[in-house]
Amino acid sequence: MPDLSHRRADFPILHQQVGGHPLIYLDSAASSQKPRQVIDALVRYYERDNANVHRGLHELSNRATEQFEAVRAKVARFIGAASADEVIFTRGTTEGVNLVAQVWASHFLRPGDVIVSTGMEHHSNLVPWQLAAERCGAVVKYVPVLEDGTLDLAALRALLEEGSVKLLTCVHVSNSLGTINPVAQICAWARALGITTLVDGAQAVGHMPVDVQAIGCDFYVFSGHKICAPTGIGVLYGRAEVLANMPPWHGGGEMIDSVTLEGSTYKQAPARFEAGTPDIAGVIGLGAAIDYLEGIGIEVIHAHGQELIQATLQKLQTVPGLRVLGPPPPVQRGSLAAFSLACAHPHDLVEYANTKGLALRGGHHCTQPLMRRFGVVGTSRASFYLYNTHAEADRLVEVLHQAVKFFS
Ligand code: 7TS
Repeated sequence: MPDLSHRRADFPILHQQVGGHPLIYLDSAASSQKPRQVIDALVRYYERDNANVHRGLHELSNRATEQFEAVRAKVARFIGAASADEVIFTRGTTEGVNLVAQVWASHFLRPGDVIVSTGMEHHSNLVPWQLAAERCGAVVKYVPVLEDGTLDLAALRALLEEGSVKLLTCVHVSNSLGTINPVAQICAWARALGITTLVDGAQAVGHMPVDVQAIGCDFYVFSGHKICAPTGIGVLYGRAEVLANMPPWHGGGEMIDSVTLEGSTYKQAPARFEAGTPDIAGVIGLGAAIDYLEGIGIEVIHAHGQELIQATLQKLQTVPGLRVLGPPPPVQRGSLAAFSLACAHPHDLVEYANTKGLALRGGHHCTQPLMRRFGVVGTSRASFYLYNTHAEADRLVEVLHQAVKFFS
């Protein structure tokens, strides 16, 4: 079993008290904490190398550009992309999805076309497709979620084979259930039918090995802030052939080849989709975060997360009246557990846990249709990352036992 407890020293924020108790941070699915190595990289950049990228011929601009583009290559390697040109920097998962739902969808969708999505998507991979469908006269159809928190794959196949499906989108790891979807299998089915695919990897990247070529998707999106990088930076991977056929998104500096008052011509990807000054410090922070994670080993982080969640799920069964959503153990799942107590609203439970120093998340987790599917107003969620320990998971279970007594 991998012991990562010594890594806690890398995270300054973890060493504080909340409400007179040691902080136990169990909200990494919302945003991860940042190690000293990432914070230092940001400070170093601003203190030593800060300048705008791509435009200058001076020393600082050259340094900033070199570091910025080196991260693009690093990201490509990290997610198994064939080329750095397939990596587009965005503000995060939400922006990546919106870029595709606006640019790709507006260009390729026609009235009557079908987008296939699922009943377990985060709103950020759901609402943009509803908006795209409205704009283009397309319809969105949803794959149902089964009682055990997995997708109804037979229904998915049937939907794909109905015809007129132009795009399939699906979350890799559900932020509300922990379900790991068989995205390689799903994308293979879609590809065989000529259907374009987008995978939302916000909860997968940084937690498990991800290889976009092995998955076989056309687009893959994730956020830096969930994998130890700063907020405001994310990645849209797009397969080269698909990006080559997409018109630009935002117009502005950096994305053009030539501009006249009569019209403009545009660069190829990725510059075509990165108008304006990018989040340079964010990109450098993302590079430092990937270095940090790879220094530990993604396989090691994955094994640690699996250990922690499987042990926690077993222990949660001892809490009276606790209903845990998602695939039951020993099915592999993301390292998070969402649960509800009949005797307490999720917000009340989270506030109670906060008085004990625990940072949980309560509510619908931006998956309202999924909450409706399971007949709950919301859930309380504990989500783990590399810095969480078995002792913290035990404390969670202990506090939940106390909560049951307190609320009933
Ligand atoms: N997709 C999934 C699966 C997510 O979990 C999230 C954020 C997003 C997309 C959106 O990412 P963003 O970085 O663009 O905001 N999930 C959560 C969560 O579970 N609690 O807070 C944010």
